[in-house]
Amino acid sequence: MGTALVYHEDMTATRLLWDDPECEIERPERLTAALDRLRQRGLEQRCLLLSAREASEEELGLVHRETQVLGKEELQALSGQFDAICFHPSTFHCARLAAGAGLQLVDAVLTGAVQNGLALVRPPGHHSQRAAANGFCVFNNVAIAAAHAKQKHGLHRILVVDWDVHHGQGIQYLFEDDPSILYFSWHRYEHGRFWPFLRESDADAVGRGQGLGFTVNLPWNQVGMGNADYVAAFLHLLLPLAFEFDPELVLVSAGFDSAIGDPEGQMQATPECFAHLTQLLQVLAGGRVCAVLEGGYHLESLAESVCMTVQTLLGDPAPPLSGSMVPCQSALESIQSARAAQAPHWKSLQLQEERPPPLLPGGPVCKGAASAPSSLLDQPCLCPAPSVRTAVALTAPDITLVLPPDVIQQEGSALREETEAWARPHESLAREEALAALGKLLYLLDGMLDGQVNSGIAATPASAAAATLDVAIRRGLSHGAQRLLCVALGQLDRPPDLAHDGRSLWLNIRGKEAAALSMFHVSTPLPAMTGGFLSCILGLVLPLAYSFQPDLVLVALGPGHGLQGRHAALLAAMLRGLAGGRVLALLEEDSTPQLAGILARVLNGEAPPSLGASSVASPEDVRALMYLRGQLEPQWKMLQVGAFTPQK
Ligand code: Q9C
Ligand code: ZN
Repeated sequence: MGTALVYHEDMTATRLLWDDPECEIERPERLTAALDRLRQRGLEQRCLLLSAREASEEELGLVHRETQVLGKEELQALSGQFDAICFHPSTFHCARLAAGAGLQLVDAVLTGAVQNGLALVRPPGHHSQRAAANGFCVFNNVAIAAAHAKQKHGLHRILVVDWDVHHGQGIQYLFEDDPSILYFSWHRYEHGRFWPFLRESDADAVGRGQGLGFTVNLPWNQVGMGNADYVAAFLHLLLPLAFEFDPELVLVSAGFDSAIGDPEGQMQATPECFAHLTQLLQVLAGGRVCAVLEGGYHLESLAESVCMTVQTLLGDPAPPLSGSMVPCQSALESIQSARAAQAPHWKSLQLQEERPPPLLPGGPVCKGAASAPSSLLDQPCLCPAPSVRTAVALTAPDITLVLPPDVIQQEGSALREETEAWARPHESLAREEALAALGKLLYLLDGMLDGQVNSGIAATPASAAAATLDVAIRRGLSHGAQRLLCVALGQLDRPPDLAHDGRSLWLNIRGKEAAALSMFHVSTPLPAMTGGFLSCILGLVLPLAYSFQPDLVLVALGPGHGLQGRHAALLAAMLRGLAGGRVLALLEEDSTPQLAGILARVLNGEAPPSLGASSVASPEDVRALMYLRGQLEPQWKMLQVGAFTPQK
């Protein structure tokens, strides 16, 4: 359905007119650098370009008390009345465009003109309050957009994700008693010693009145937070709450001062991390995501991170994350204290918090601030985009009816002799149908391993599912995959003579038993209800997968898998964050065309349908999860929720 890019050149007009070291980083070049890079990458050309309009007095009035235009003589004097604000004669025009851009983006998404989008704006908005400019922010662009989505579009649940490195206290104040807006912010805090030095930026500020539990603060008490810390915060804190909240729209206060190299944030997350954060948000609200620029002061890091965000909004798979995926001790403590503060208000956290895990030392301590190594930032994309994003190799011809036009129906098959050689050890692959299906799968897999195809779907007769999967794993490992993650649902056993060399991670979701036969061989029950399924994905599957960092993912829906279509779509959408989206789904031949169709669309970058209000995980499901976490956490560090080590 497309991605909107909202912009207006006039927003480069506002600039610093006198010396002020605090304000000088918020420069016009922020916008031009981001836009130039989007053009260079061919991303701007793929978006629907919308020219920003000014917000009206009435629209500004949704959030602000007075919005008068002032004479320029008073600008400097007026600036002095606020914290970290420097006005320019064009400031009011720019600020009205910035607020208008957010409104246009929300209108474009909620009228269905586009699926999602980004507004590239200055000045930023999230520090701005009802009657006070603050922290470079004049009007609160995202807050106005949220109020407008409620008032003009009748929405009841809006999630605001503030990944800027500063606390958006303006948004918090405006909505602290409003349960229709769930506000999440992580921010550099350093126990209150970082700007804006507010007690209410801490994790125990959770909203008030009707809005209790709808303010979620995750204060970072050290600098140097990186990819593992950010992804862990999403998996273990934001996403459980977000799924339970079930938003109709996601607004992102998209500041990139939380990226590596930024002088304000001093954090270490690489630009690719924003592709992952974006992709993780796209599974919510039917993919209706509106991102609005906030901070971001390292031009190179900003431009690159903006590209990662837009590319992901366009549906491209996220590039793999670099660096070891081990959250640091301080991040885990912050996540743990935010979970503890929110637990009284969210069912998805309650069962798991029954026994507060002891905080034990052991994880890595934070790395400290890093300057952006230019090598990290100006690397061209490591993996050239495959010419085909998704290919489908199925036998049922009626599948074409439900496929989007850019999903390729694969005709080819591997050579007959080669297919037979791979099939030979397996009796179940002797039948002609099984052999034909295997030939198609091998051809598809080779296309993926050669980099021509990014993701795909293949089918097999149910009786040959285990053998076909076995062949796919071996073929993948012998033809270029270094680490292969296999998520197998239903009656599929780990191939008995698959080497235990750490190159494959086998995760079976079925039956009743939770078991970790080794760190590379895990079984977990398939939860019956949505709540349990979500905690299985967020609490086990994705942390394992992000820790393992596979370069190929196989997801097999085997005999008796029992997975609902929308759950399968969510699983596929989230696994797509691994291995640069190199995901092969294996289905049974008699799966419905609807299931194949929805998986094809999701693997191709469409948002999965939203799950709706979810049930709670059953006590058995939680017990299984806690057991496996205890067993596996020492090896797979992304499983850690808080600095928890099981007691012997
Ligand atoms: N060295 C935004 O990112 N100065 N505003 C803090 C600490 C104010 C940031 C000084 C920073 C405002 C939108
Ligand atoms: Zn900021």
